[in-house]
This record gives sequence, structure tokens and C-alpha cells, in this order.
Amino acid sequence: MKKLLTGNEAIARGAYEAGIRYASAYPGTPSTEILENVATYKDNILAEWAPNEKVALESAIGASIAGARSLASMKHVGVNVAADALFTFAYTGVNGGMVLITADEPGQHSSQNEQDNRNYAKFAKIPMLEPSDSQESKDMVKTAIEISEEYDTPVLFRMTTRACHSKGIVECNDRQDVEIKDYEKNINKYMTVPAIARKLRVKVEKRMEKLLNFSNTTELNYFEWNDTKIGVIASGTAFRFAKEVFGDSVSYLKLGFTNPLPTEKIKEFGNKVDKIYIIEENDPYIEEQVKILGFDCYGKNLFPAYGEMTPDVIRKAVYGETKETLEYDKEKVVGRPPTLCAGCPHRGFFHQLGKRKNVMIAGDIGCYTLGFADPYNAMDFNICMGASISAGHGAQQVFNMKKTPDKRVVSVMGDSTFFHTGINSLIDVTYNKSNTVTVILDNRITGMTGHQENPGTGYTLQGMETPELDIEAFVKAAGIKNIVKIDPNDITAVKNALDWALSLDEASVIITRWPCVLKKFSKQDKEEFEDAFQSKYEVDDDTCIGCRACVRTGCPAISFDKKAKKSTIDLNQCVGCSVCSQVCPVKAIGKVEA
Ligand SMILES: Cc1ncc(C[n+]2csc(CCOP(=O)(O)OP(=O)(O)O)c2C)c(N)n1
Repeated sequence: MKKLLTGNEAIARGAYEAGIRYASAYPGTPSTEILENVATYKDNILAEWAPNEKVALESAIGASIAGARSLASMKHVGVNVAADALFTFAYTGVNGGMVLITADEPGQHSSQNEQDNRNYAKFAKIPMLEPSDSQESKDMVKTAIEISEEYDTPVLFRMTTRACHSKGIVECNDRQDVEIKDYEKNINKYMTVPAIARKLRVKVEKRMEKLLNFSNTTELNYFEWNDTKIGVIASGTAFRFAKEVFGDSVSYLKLGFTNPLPTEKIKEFGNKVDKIYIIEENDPYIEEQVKILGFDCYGKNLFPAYGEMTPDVIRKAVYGETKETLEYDKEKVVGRPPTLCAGCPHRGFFHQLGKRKNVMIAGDIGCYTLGFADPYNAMDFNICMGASISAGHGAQQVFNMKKTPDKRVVSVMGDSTFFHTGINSLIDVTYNKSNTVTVILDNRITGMTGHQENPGTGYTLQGMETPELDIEAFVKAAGIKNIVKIDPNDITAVKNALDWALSLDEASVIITRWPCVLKKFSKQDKEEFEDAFQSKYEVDDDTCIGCRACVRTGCPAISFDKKAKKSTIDLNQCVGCSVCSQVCPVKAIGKVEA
């Protein structure tokens, strides 16, 4: 049976066919749809969202030790969060096969950094597979699980955005039904106290030697012989990009198994071709090995070490030219930077926070990161998920040290981010007697990555009802005494909450609670927000004085007619959050009459 699948859908199909029984992940572009698709195989695979990547990997590790084939998936930066577990699991090895999927982001389309996670395979000393298209994405999951069980090791499976999101025709097979293995207690394998771990450390080196032999013999690493003047060595989508540019005019060493790299195959290739191009995205991972083997090659001296290695990037580097594209009138194309949606509950809050002077605003990652942009300008920095509260705490301690008590830090964070790694940071705030203001922007969903359930929403990934964890209870348990819960669309409530929090010389938490406008309400939310969004708002032209206070809320439903000097609201976009009507100084914005 053939299907048209994205790489992420293909991985899910591969997990099904490979007899995987348990899968866990935390969402993050470009990996999110992997688990969303695995979750559709409800009869065969238990698929779960974990609160963060470390928990996801650890859960998959537990499932493997208990005997099931398992999978964890995450975006590249998620592996940083999970790395602690990964490095030691590399020592113990598996019972049921286990594959860790890392979805890297050359080009940083939706990420705060660009890191080459191939280095993790080398660093943790585990085998790595790199599919280049959807068919390989599906097939290699099975191969990864087989390698994992045969060599007793977790396997890193490296995807990139193009491999995750582009579609290809995939030949699908039946599921291989694999019994869950028996679990037997085995201290010498799984108890990584130093005396045992030292022995496991040696085992890891021996395993790498065997894997080197595998790398040199497996068909996952293959030659494509054409003219031998130029030889290209490439892995992942970079191989597809190279083929698009060079076609059959050069020879290739295509690498699908990339840790350890196949030294013998590289030597054979290097000795047969006149000139070697290493085409790889980001770090000189293959290039360094080729150079160690004594071959001169063109790598990062010719191709960039950052961004995507698209066909045009390769063409430009090799031939000094790019392919012609359609000409169009660039004046007519309007720039559309990302913006908070009309009716986004983060708007009212940032509209007010941006007005505060003498505050440092510690940001975090989510839709609310857009609070940094015009017209709010309400964020000073963001680092990684969970960092706003802890980095904010560190900054506040320094302001306090400098005896500038008026300089205050406000840390902002979404609900999913709070469950991800925010809780630990809040514990740090109380434990170390900080006086930061923390704002948890609870929009009842993991918004930025496309509405994934989280521990606060009352549902699991596979649609089961589950207890909705109470953010306020966590905040109290973390020792915070000053807590207020507000509707972020109520401008006065936001203003009062900020005044109150900034007047205290102790830590405080403001929880804003209002659902993301794009969210399909869950049962609980329907009851709580039943009356929300009942009416839309319009501008009365006669009363409007053209002051643009409503425009400065940054709502994309509002536009300003420069000639008439009046604002207008696009009723197709307006969802009735009412923020604009509250900021209008002359009450020109009112509910649309039914
Ligand atoms: C370690 C890590 N994992 C995942 C992501 C991807 N990611 C960015 S923001 C976000 C979720 C934000 O949800 P929430 O905190 O609820 O804020 P919202 O977008 O709903 O405002 C995720 C999963 C990331 N950047 N870093």
C-alpha cells in the first residue's frame, strides 16, 4: 500500500510497523506531528504528551527497560533538556528497542537557536540514523529499533525541518507484532552506581567498535558511482539537495548511518574521486572525520556553517549563481511579521505591562514571546523554556545587591511552559527569598505549537479525560503567599494586579486565565467561559477622534484610515475580547447591535 506522507507521518507509520508499544514526547517544531500521528494508532501504541522532554525520554526509557519497544521525540533543543537521561541510558542499554527522535532546525524557522544534534550521538556514544525523505523516515524507524536491540543501545534518529515537513510517496507494510519482552531485574546492567557504571563505560567503547564495523558494511551507507572528478559525501536532506543540483554528474557517498561514520567506505570513496565536496547542514560533522582520515575536501570553506543547505545555497557556493525565480513587484508584497491573533488573551496583559517604567521583563517561549514586539515592547530577553522565572530571579538579586530596590523584574511564562520547567524556577524564587513578580499566562492550551493538551487542560494526547492540574495549587505549594488570578482582557484588573505586585517587597504571582481564541473549548472551559466572545465590537465614526489608542493594542482586526482619520474593526476577525473598547478614551467602540 502506498501513501503520501510527510516525514513526521512516516515516522509514526514506521513506529506502528516496527511494533513500538509506547511513545512519549513534548511538542516542538518541527517534531510535533510525530506524536500526534503516533497517537492515531490507539489500538497498538500508548502515546503520551509529557510535561517536558526529559520526562518524555525517561518514560520511554522505563518502557524499554520493562520490555516494550519505545520511542521519544522532541525538537533539537528538547534534547538539551533530556540529555542527562540520555547519556546514562547509553551506558545501561535497552531491553525493548528504544529510539530517540531529534528534529533539528537548520535555518531556525521556529526556534531560538540552531544546533546540530548529530554531535549528541558522538557525545553520548550512541548510533545515529539520518533519513533523507519520507520513505527512509518510515523504514529507518524499524532499522533503528533492530539496531537498538541487537547492539543493546538507544539510537538517535536525526530529522531536520525539510525531512519532517516535506511529503513523499511511502510504501507501507503491515505491523510487526512484537511481544513485550520479559523484565528481569539485572543490577549489573541497570544500576549505574560508580562500580557498575565503570564497567558499563568499557562496554560502551566495545559497542562502538562493533557499530563501526556495522557502519562500514550496512547498505544504509552506499555509493552512487558516476563521473569520479567530483565526489559528494552527504547525509539527510542535504543529500537530496545535492542531487537536485548535481544530478548524475558526480559520484556520491550517501550516508544514512552516521555514528560512527564508515571510515573504510569514506577511504574507498576518497581514493576513487579527484575532488570531495562535503555537503552537510550546520557543523562540519562529516568533514572533520574525512579530514582526520587524511583527505582534502571542500566543506565549510565553501559552504556556510549556518542556515539550510538548500539547492540554491549549494549552487551559489559552487557555481556562483542561483536559479532564476519569478519576478514580482516587491512593493506590493506586505510584510507580515507574526502577531498576536485578534482576541488573544495575551494582548490585554502586554498592553498594560509595556507601559511600566523601571521594570526588566524576563521573557520565555510561547505565543506570548510576541510581547517583545511593537506596539507592546514588553520584554527584555528570552533564553529557553522555563528560564524567565529563574533568570528573572538572578537579575532581581543583582538589582537588590546594587541597592536599586525600585528596579523590579517581571517574569512572564505560559501555562505549558510553567508545567515544562517553570515550577522548579518558582521554587528557587521562594527558597532564595526573591521578590520577583511572576506572571503565568494561562491560555488553557499549549498555543504556539498548535494546541497540544498539557497537564492543565484536562485531556491526554489520545483524548482521555484526566484531572486538570491546578496552577494556583502548584504556586501555593512552591511557597508563594501573594497570588492573584485575573481575566487578562480586563485592563483595569491587569493594571491593579501589576500595581499590587510591584508594591510588595516579596515574591508574587499573577495568574491570567482566559482561553486561546483559537482553542476548541474543552468541557471544563465551556462551563467557565460560556459567556465569552458573545458579541463583536465596532467603531462609531462620529465619536472616533482618530487618536489610534485602539490601534496601539496591536490587534490585527483594527485598521486605521489615514484620510478619514478613523479606526475600523474587521468584524470577520473580531472575537469580542473588548480590549480596544476599554482603551478608547472617548468610548467610540461599542458592541455591535444584534
Ligand atoms: C525545550 C523546548 N521544547 C519545546 C519548545 C517548543 N515550544 C516553544 S513554545 C512552546 C509552548 C508554549 O506554550 P505555552 O507556554 O502554554 O504558551 P502559549 O504559546 O500557549 O502562549 C513550545 C512547546 C522549545 N522552544 N523548547
